[in-house]
Amino acid sequence: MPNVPSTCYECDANCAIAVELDNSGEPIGVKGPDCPRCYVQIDRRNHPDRLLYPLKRTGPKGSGQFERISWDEALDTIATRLDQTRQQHGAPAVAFFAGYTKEARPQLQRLAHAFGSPNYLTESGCCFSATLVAEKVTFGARVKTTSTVASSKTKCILNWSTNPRGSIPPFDTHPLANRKPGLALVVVDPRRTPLAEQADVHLQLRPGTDGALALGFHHLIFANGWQDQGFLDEWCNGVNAFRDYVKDFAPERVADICGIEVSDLRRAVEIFATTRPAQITLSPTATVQHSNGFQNHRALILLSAVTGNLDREGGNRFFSTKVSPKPIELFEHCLNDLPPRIGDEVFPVWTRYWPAGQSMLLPNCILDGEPQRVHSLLAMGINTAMWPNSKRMEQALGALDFFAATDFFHNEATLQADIVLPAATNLERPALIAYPGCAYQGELRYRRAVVAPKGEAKPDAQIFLELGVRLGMGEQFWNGDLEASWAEAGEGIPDEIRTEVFTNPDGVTVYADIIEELVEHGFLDADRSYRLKGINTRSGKVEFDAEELKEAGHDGLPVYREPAESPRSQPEVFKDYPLVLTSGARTKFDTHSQHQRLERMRRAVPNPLAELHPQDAAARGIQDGDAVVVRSPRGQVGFIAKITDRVKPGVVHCTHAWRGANINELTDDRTLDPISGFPPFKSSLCQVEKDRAAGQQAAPAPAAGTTVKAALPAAA
Ligand SMILES: Nc1nc2c(c(=O)[nH]1)N[C@H]1C(S)=C(S)[C@@H](COP(=O)(O)OP(=O)(O)OC[C@H]3O[C@@H](n4cnc5c(=O)[nH]c(N)nc54)[C@H](O)[C@@H]3O)O[C@H]1N2
Ligand SMILES: Nc1nc2c(c(=O)[nH]1)N[C@H]1C(S)=C(S)[C@@H](COP(=O)(O)OP(=O)(O)OC[C@H]3O[C@@H](n4cnc5c(=O)[nH]c(N)nc54)[C@H](O)[C@@H]3O)O[C@H]1N2
Ligand code: SF4
Ligand SMILES: [Mo]
Repeated sequence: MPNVPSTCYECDANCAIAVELDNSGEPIGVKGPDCPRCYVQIDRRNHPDRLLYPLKRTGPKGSGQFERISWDEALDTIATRLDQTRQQHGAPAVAFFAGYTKEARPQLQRLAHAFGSPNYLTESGCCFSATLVAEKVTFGARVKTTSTVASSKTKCILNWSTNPRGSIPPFDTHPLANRKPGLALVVVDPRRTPLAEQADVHLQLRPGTDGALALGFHHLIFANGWQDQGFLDEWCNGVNAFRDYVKDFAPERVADICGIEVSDLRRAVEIFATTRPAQITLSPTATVQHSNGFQNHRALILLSAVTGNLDREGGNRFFSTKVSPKPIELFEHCLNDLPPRIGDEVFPVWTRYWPAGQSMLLPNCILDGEPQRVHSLLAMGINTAMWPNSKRMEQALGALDFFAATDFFHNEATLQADIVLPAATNLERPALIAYPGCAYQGELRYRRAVVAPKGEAKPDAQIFLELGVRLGMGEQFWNGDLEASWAEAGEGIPDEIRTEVFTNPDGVTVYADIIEELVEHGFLDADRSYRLKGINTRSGKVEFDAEELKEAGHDGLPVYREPAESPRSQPEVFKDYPLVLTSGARTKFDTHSQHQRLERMRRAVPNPLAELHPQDAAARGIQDGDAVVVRSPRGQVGFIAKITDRVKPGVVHCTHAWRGANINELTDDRTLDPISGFPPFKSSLCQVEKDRAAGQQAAPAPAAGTTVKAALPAAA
């Protein structure tokens, strides 16, 4: 049979793939970009542990005892129980959650708001959104997305911690993954990534000190007169106060805080500030997953303004989304008619710019009723391993009155659910590939299902429409017609390309490797768009000292504070936990927890790793491949040691989202960033010891952890 064109769904590149079918129409292969995550879509479809039928829990929560039920019973039960919570406690007491998966979010959010709950929450409570909000508050525009798009005009790249070979497909061949001749390169990262190896200067900072380092850059830029004074005078607010503040960040002090050499700092700043245009490439996580992340990110992005590289060709361009589907999420209804979202009370600046509630507060909402009481939850792709102090999240799920989840597999979260529903995979469901939260860096297209769902699995979006119908809102939910919901969303796509988006199986390409192409295709405004449109912040200028933040009780300047748990902020804790812990650097063989069951991926990365510098390993008698225990004030988890001089001495990097070795059992859920609510996944303290019980041998993956659930149930 011929190959059927489709798209991968596993990151916002939304790559075109071709699915090879056998004579019976069964997918047997996937051809696509050089990304292992697309080939294994077949393995996922056919995995023996996959959930294939709706399940009802029959034993205690966490026991893994479930029995197969019909879709009617499952959906009726969910509709009835959610309605009961609404009647007893009000609609906001029902929360709706989406994990990393994006496609069915519009339908899920619509269900939440039509039901009357403002409490639609997502993984963005700890991913990416803080960078966007920091950029909106500071520049009135978003720059992050464009920082993964190269420009032929750029003369210098300041890579502030993103490792394209792990996280930006197509990985090794991405234009930013290798240094180009004639391009100056500075890399900031506590690990020596392959790109750092090619850099003129690699600043190997202590995790969580990004703010101090950025302020040190500013100090030297002003001290040497390298600032773009014309731009600062005309377009910036609060520069004098900022300039005074950065006087405290002399190179010697900054080098001491960050654990780098003064000479490297000086050289890096000179290269960045004097080689123009310079582009800063940014990470959605590295600067913001800290207790001080929001202001760290602001300090860093302001480097682009100080040097006049903002929204310039070859610099950091403002990004605007020119092609958007029609919003079907009913978010306007939420804003205008519904009570406050979870997070409005605590993180009002973040919720002002982000169209969802703050999911990091969910455990508190369930267990303490703070800042709102949540009694019931409907989730799409939820895993407790996403949350810091994951055990508390697990406890919270166990304390819900009612909890239903859709997924491909069981995990620690679904084991707490009353009802678990089998989700169709991307090969098995239609979708309009134009998710409004992502940049369209691939094809804009209507993807049809390549094959019928396995077992009784259903597309998530279909499930949410059917729940809408059962809750008495048939008309608002297209009477359960999934294709109709996508057609309505498609009404937002410009007429010129809409028909093609829906009919051409190859879709409409809006991808560009090069920023200039985005401009050419009309997806990005021309150079310095602020000259035409102004700067869309509170003061109408770039905010060095933001009134909006002051009003909410924060510093207006991007003030540096030590991470809440660091060698300097907690010297007593540091005595027992003398290593700085960071986690979650990506590899191309994983999407968070999603590929752990898939053998082909596990052959590439068989173990959850704790990466240690040889000095730190030697001091502890640890050898490469040893089973080790990583301890923090919150508990201990087993990993396999990888001894590597790529990691900074005194720093440990651990794999995240590993079943049975979940690093988030060690991270802190009490010291969220005060502006964004982001957790400190990338800066806390730990100790690493050889696991004497496990001996020298590298244990197989799941046995390395202390949290193994011996028998996660297979699909019924
Ligand atoms: N293959 C693959 N790709 C993915 C994903 C995936 O799961 N798999 N996930 C996607 C998602 S959800 C996201 S959010 C993005 C994440 O994308 P990125 O955040 O760009 O992730 P990485 O490329 O791993 O780069 C993060 C870097 O930060 C460094 N780092 C650690 N701690 C600190 C610190 O305190 N300060 C600084 N400056 N750097 C630090 C790490 O060493 C690492 O090299 O990736 C996306 N892409
Ligand atoms: N320590 C530490 N923690 C982190 C991070 C870190 O760097 N370090 N990174 C954070 C970031 S940036 C992110 S984005 C989160 C990711 O955290 P999660 O959102 O938990 O990530 P996943 O493991 O990709 O997905 C969760 C579940 O969704 C299911 N799933 C996947 N696709 C679908 C689908 O289409 N439908 C349904 N119904 N289910 C689906 C998967 O099977 C899985 O069980 O983790 C965060 N947590
Ligand atoms: S780059 Fe992203 S969308 Fe493309 S194949 Fe890989 S995971 Fe899928
Ligand atoms: Mo993320």
